[in-house]
Amino acid sequence: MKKIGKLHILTDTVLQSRFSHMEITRLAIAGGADTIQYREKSGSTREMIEIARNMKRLCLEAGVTFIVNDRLDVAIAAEADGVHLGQDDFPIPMARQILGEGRIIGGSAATLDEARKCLSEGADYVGFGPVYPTSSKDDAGPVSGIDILKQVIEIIPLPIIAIGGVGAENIPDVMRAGARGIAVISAVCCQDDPDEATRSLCQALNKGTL
Ligand code: TZP
Ligand code: MG
Repeated sequence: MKKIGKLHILTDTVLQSRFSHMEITRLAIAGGADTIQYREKSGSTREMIEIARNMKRLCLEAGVTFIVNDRLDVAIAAEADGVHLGQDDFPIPMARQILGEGRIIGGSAATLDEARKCLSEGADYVGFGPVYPTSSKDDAGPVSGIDILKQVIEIIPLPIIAIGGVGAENIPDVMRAGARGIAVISAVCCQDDPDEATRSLCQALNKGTL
């Protein structure tokens, strides 16, 4: 069954170098993350596959969804639960042909039009943003703000995961807007204690639904 969680932790070793992808995975799982996305923009494919396979093992043991960013080949090699594709990455319809219906395909969108494209191409969820200012992605583009996020949620009948500058302080607004969940890099990877940081995000996410 496809399990698109509501707390997606994107692993990063560029903004910080204290924790490896595996360490962030372990800490985020301990803190209550339900989805881990392996995000690596450089390095050898063989190394990526090895890391992804190890991350997948941890996620599987914990019942956490494991998604690979950008790289369909690595997702397949690691038997990931899914792949997350940007507007310039491997085309979603082709990825669907290869992966079939059983795997998750997420698409990135920064505008309503891009979200429509994700929908028409067959994505299972949309990562929408940046909703707020972020310094974690150089080409993130202008922020959408909460009103555009809300509009996308109203129009696009897919789970919408808010990304970009999301943290415990703005989770209430994002969830009130109707987002399925959030995806974060710095709010976990760049914190002294990623485990505790994940726990705070979890608490903020669950507050509205208790
Ligand atoms: N896509 C849109 S904004 C962004 C990505 C990958 C960066 C999110 O990082 P942070 O640190 O959670 O703002
Ligand atoms: Mg991408």
